[in-house]
Amino acid sequence: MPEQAVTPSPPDVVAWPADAAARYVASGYWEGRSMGSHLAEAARRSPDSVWLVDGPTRLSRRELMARADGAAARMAALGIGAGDRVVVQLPNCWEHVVVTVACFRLGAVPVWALTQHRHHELSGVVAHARAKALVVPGTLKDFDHQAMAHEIVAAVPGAEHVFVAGDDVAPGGLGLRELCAPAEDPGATAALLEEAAPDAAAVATFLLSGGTTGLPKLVARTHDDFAYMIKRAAALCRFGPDTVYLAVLPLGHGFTNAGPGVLGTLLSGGRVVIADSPAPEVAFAAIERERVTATSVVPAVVMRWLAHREENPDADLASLRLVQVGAARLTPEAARRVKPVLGCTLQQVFGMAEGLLCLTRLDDPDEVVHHTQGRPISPDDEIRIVGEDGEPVAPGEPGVLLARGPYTARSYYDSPATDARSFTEDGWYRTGDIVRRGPGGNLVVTGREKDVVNRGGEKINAEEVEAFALRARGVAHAAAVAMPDAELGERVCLFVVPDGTGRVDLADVRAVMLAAGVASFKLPERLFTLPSLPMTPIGKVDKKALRADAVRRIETERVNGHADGEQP
Ligand code: OOB
Repeated sequence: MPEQAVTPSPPDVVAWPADAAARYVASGYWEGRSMGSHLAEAARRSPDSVWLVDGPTRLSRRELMARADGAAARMAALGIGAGDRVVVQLPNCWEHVVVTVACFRLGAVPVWALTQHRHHELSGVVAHARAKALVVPGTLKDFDHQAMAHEIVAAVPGAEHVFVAGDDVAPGGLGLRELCAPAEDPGATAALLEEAAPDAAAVATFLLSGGTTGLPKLVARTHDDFAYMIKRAAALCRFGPDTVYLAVLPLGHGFTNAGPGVLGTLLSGGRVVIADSPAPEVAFAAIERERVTATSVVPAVVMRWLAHREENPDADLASLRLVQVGAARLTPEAARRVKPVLGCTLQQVFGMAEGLLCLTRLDDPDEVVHHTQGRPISPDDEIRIVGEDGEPVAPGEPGVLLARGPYTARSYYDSPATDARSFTEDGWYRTGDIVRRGPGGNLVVTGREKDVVNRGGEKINAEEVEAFALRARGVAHAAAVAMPDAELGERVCLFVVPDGTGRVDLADVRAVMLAAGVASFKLPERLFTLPSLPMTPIGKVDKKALRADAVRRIETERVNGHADGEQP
């Protein structure tokens, strides 16, 4: 068990200035309590009600806390203490929640990774976070995560432990069955953990910023700021003891965990139901069986749900009151169909790992819910919309969104070079999103200046794809851009300039990336060759022109059966 509460913000994170922090405390936003003690208190209010459902596993609040506290005590016995980072790469399962709560109780810092992350991303996260432990499934979708975890732990200094879900635990690892067994004396363990509860100003979690690469950007979120954001979002979503929240998106996403998501439901005394797939057949069955009231999805998923519902009107979705849609742009046409087809309120969610969370409100008029991405959740969220000169644009005009406030980070973790680009001197986060103010002060996301592709909510860094493409045979120059896609919103399209030594294949580029251990959702899905890349007057690759070029070529293909510049 750790001996004392530790770590205010580490030196490699920029803290809020003292006057802002004092204001957030005085306003009651920052309550001075750790996430773990908030959760334990919520559990004490009604210890026997079911808090978490995962298939046949139904954990009461008492059982969940006993397991989390057991895991916290066992991690402590292994030398994992307050401030130590634990990278969690698990699919949607009850252990994900238990390990997360265990880390909060101990003051260890969970870092949620996606199950699609492979050696390239995960070793980057473990190294940059200086993680002590890595939590993985055994084998998932024919991929051996356990073997990958052992390779990473062997290679990254300071990484020591591999914790494994399932029955097949290789030597050198510890099974989650054992790690997450209930504490032998839950009362005494809870008392010890409460006594050593982490400082509320310490880091509760590191979130991966959208577009995680081999060199990830980690966002340190403190107990105070994270708890405030989650509780405020839960209040706006009217979460309470009667909420049954279905987690269908990956638990590795901030949206699913904290927007208000799983943690907001637990803190509100509601019940979390975990599904391991967002497929409509799976989700609708869970909604019917568990009388689900709320869930969150990305636009690509809600589109599948709408189509499925129209063809299968029989599932009983009457319990569903709220569907949150976010992480990527939802078209007004799709937004309009949600209430009539699914029979529930739509809420648009525009959020980011760095902090700022915007929601449409439950009683907003349709005009706002269909056409905007909502407004900030806190009265103390500050936003600016600026033009290229850095000055505020005229009301209603589009510009780059800057944000600052009681739960928006002031820097990345230990990344001064990135900070210089992404944060202003006076603490504004430059989101890279282009927005305009719509009706009622709600924001409308109209584009972005940052060089990422948003593939159904998964962010892909274009530069990273380009760096890999340059390693492929015959490539002199490469530029990755988003191409529009009816299903996922965007997919990665690669333009290459051949070096003249031979033909360049999409398959080669993909093979290079897979061999380097890159997550497969980042692989380009189309490749076009060009004699040279178009440039802007200031000498940058003209991505806008390339995006338009991709659209034109795909349209030609639709008409003629083949696209220009693509190798058959
Ligand atoms: C969420 O977080 P991240 O960190 O994966 O990605 C943030 C970025 C935003 O900067 C924006 O570019 C995009 O994702 N985004 C949206 C959007 N919501 C997020 N773009 C258009 N429309 C939206 N509604 O994606 C995230 C985190 C917490 C809650 C919800 C989403």
